Amino acid sequence: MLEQIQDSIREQQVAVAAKILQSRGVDIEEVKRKLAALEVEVPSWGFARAGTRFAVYTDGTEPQTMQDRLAAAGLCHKLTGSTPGVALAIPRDGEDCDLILQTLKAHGLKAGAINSDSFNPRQAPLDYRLRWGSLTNPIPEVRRAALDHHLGCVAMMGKLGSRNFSLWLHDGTNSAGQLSLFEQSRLLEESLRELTGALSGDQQIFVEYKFFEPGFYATAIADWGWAYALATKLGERAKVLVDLGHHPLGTNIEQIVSNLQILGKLGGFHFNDKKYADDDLATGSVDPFQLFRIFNVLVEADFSGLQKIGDVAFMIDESHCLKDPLEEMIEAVDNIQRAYVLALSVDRKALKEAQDNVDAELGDQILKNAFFDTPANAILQSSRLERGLPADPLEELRASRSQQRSQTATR
Ligand SMILES: [Mn+2]
Repeated sequence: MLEQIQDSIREQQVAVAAKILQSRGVDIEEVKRKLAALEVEVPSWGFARAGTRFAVYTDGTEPQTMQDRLAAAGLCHKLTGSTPGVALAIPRDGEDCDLILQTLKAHGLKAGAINSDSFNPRQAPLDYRLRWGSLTNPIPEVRRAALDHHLGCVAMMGKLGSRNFSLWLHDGTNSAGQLSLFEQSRLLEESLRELTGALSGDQQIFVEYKFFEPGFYATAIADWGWAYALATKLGERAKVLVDLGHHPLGTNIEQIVSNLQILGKLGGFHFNDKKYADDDLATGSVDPFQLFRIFNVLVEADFSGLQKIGDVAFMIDESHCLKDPLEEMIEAVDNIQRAYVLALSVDRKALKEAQDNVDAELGDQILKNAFFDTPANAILQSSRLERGLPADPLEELRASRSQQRSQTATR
């Protein structure tokens, strides 16, 4: 009975949504088609419990192994239907490509971007001396071993069928006397040229920037300008990756996105949200309007033909410290889909006219109407149901988990 009422309410909401969108010159079926085509890559590390610099508070329920993490990713894809690709961290997820491939396949997944972790100390020469950096480490044998690790990741990409290499370095200095800024740049460029030269086929490298941490004085790739300059030096295969958390407070991220698109160098995103620094909170959980503004730019670029939205890599990079990691991942996927639906529901023709007429007030009202007055839930849920997915994947997960718990309790 309750389900019938919910279905009936949903049908009415979808009908209202269709009418609202129609009044803005938007076809709801087209929105649902685009939504169904949107793939969001999830990181294997995001299914484990993360911590702060102070502690990790595990309770024993979190995935511990690569197999456990990919099983959780498989459930995420089963519930959302939108996350077939999993970003892998090497060596954390192991270096046995056959085992990784087999596990991915068992859960209906594919390899996403390869993230070459060169920050965790391991066997010499990649031991404590990694404290001085990886690809810009002034000690030749450490730098060489770090580069060899990256080259090994490229070899793994070929075996795993992964297209994208995600480059984030922990390299940076804590004081002006530690390393010449010119030497840091020289070592970086030399290493990256060799790394990029190892790519083949349609493989790409995404250069990620971060304005601080762990280097508190000068990180090797601190901002989008330097990431763009490097990507340009490295050629066609290199693009810039925008991690939403890696900017100073107040930065206009959507403007960086549009600039990179104009320059033909936007590779993709690491989605997360922040309040203060690189907090790695769930995407859209602090500032959903920022996520909407970013998608507004992406949709405008897609419509104008500047860059097809399908050519942008959408990846989540979050640190799930407190909430259940799988639940928070699904929350993030839902927030990304919502932002996309809202951006697709903007009356583009009216917005262009308002902007041509320098009617800033009207332009803002048009964006505001899309953000606040779009029945996004109805659109998202009907799109999911039509694809044989649960209307609300998070609710579905929680319901099935509480059922499992009560079954275990009665046993
Ligand atoms: Mn990132």
